[in-house]
Amino acid sequence: MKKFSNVIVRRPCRAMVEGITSGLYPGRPDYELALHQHDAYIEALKTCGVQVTCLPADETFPDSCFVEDPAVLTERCAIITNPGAPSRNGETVSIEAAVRQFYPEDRIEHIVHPGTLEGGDVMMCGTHFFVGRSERTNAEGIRQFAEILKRYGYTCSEVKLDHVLHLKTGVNYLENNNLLVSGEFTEKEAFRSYNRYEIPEAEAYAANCIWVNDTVIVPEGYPAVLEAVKAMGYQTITVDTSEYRKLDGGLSCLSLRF
Ligand code: CIR
Repeated sequence: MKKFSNVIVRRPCRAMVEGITSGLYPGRPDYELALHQHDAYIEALKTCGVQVTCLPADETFPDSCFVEDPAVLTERCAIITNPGAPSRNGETVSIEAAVRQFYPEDRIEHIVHPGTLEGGDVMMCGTHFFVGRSERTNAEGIRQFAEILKRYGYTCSEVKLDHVLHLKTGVNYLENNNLLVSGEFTEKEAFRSYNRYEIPEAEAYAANCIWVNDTVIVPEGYPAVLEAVKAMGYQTITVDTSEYRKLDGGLSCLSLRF
């Protein structure tokens, strides 16, 4: 099934080494290696049949390669978010400029103060959207988001997060009713109706896989998850994301797929 035609990514900037990190995966990113990994990521996406728009590095914002957070792109509209991390809030300006190449003015919506929301907290499952209430996404942000989605015929429900950074840090939808779940999400009632693969704790990072047109891109180094995804019947590609992991970033964070 071909669902996505386009992907937006942004080249990591040298300042990425100053990006936000929880320290869960220790170490300072190696910039040159991060660039190689970004090249491989783009190649993997192209293999999945999408047109990749690569935005130039932006040194003003260390975390700006994680383009998933300042926007949510759907078939019917684009929503420019209001990131809850102060150092990332200004990333919306240049993302909006890029999004304007693809969406008409009257289909570009905004989350505004005092609402905050980051795209990493949004998981699209068909026409339903799960939204994580996190340190970055607040109740008012979710209220605004739900109100926008409703106007476009989508539904939305909130998932409270206790431990992870973003919703998709721990749970990802692979279409066909298949869900990868880890940690605090394994027992959530909200996800009971899906075919769930429970990720072993040692491979929790690999909950963040991405489905792109029936291929699933899996982070390198997580054999149990790779086998499970193959067993679900998907083609797979692995990409090493070690330098982004040090900043709590994963495969989904590095692109906007639409
Ligand atoms: C941050 O803390 O904002 C970045 N260092 C990582 C963002 C990861 N993005 C995502 O999960 N969507």
